[in-house]
Amino acid sequence: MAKKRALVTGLTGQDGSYLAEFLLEQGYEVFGLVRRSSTVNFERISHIQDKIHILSGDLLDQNSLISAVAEAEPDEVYNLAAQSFVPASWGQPVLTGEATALGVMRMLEAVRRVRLDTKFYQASSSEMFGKVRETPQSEATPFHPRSPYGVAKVYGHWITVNYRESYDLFAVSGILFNHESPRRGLEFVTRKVTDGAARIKLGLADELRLGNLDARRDWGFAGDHVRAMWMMLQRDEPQDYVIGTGATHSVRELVELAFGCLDLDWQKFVVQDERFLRPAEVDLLVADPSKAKSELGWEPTVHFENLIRMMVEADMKALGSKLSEQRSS
Ligand code: NAP
Ligand code: G4F
Repeated sequence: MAKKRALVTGLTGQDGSYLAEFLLEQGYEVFGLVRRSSTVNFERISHIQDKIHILSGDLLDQNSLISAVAEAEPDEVYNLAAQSFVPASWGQPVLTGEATALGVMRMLEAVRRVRLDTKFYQASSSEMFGKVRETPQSEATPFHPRSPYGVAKVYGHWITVNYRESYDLFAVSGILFNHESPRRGLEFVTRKVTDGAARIKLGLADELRLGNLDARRDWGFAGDHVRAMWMMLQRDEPQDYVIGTGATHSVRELVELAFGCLDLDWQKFVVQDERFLRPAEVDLLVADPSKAKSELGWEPTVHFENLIRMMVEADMKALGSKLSEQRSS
C-alpha cells in the first residue's frame, strides 16, 4: 500500500519537529515547509532531516504555498507555521496578522486550488479564550482574545470553519493549550525559567528577570499534543477539539518547581521586571478536554511536575556539555 503523505508547515518549530517524528513513526512520507533564512535553523530536526522532503515556502507568499501543496500532493496538511510569540505580536501586529491570520487562509486556498480531498489541520490556540468567559474552557466557550496574536488566531480558527462549511473541506481547528518541551523556544516562560535556573546552578547567571508571576496556564507536553493533531485527522467527520491537561498552575509555581529541582531558593534569584509585563494579560487558562478524551481517546501522558523536571534536566545537560567543551578547547 502507498505511504500516506503529510505536509507540515512550521517544520523547524517545536511542534513541527515532534509532529514530523511522530508521522515518520506512523509510516508517513513527510514533507516540511521551511522559509528561507540566511543561516539554516534545523536544530530541532537535524536528527530526522534526511528522512523529510524539505520544501521552500512562506506563509506570506501564496504562490509558494500552492507549489508546495502541488509538489507534496498531501493526504494531510498540518498548518503549524505562525508568528507564535505573544509579546512580539504587539511589536509587529501587521506581520502577525499576515502570517498567523491570513497565512491560514493562504494555506487553505492552496489546498482548495490544488485538490479538495486533502485533510487540513489548523493550529489554533487557547489564547483565543483570553479574558475567559468561563472556567474551564471547552469547544463551546466564547472567544475574547487579549493580544494581536490571539485576534489573529481567532481569524485562523473561523476561516478554517468557513472553508469547511463553504467547500466541504475536511478542515479542523485544534484549540491547543500551552505545550512545552526541551525544544521550546527560549523566550517562552517555561523554557526561560528552566534554562535560567540551570544557568544559575552552573554559575553562568546570577538572576532571572520575569514578568507576571500570577498568570496561570494549562501546561502540557508537546509530544502529547501533536499526537492529538493527528488523531483529529483520523476521524470520519471534521470537528474541532480542545486539547489540554485540565490542570492549571501559576508562573510562581513553575518557578518554585524548576528551582526546587536544583535545590535553589527561587526567591534569592528571581527579579520581577516590568519590561516583561504585557499591555493586556491572559490571567487564567485551563482546558476541559473531555470531548477529546471521549471522541478521540486522547489523554496526556506527561504532567506538569514531570514536564518541568524533564526540561530542567535537559537544560542542565545541554549547558553542562557546552561548558565542558569550552573548558577543554
Ligand atoms: P514555534 O516553535 O514558534 O514555531 C513556529 C514555526 O513557524 C517555525 O517553524 C517558523 O519558522 C514558522 N514560521 C513563522 N513564520 C513563518 C512564515 N511566514 N512562513 C513559513 N513559516 C513560518 O511554534 P510552536 O510552539 O511549534 O507552535 C506551532 C503552532 O501551534 C503555531 O501556529 C502556534 O501559534 C500554535 N500553538 C502553539 C502552542 C504552544 O503552546 N506551543 C499552543 C497553541 C497553539 P522559523 O524556524 O523559520 O522561524
Ligand atoms: O510562555 P508564554 O510566553 O506563553 P503564552 O503567552 O501563554 O503563549 C503560548 O501559549 C499559547 C497557548 O495558550 C500559544 F498559542 C502561543 O503561541 C504560545 O506558545 O507566557 C505564559 C505566561 C504569560 O501570562 C506571561 O505574562 O507567562 C507570563 N510570563 C511571566 N514572565 C512570562 C514572563 N512570559 C514570558 N514569555 N516571559 C517572561 O519573562
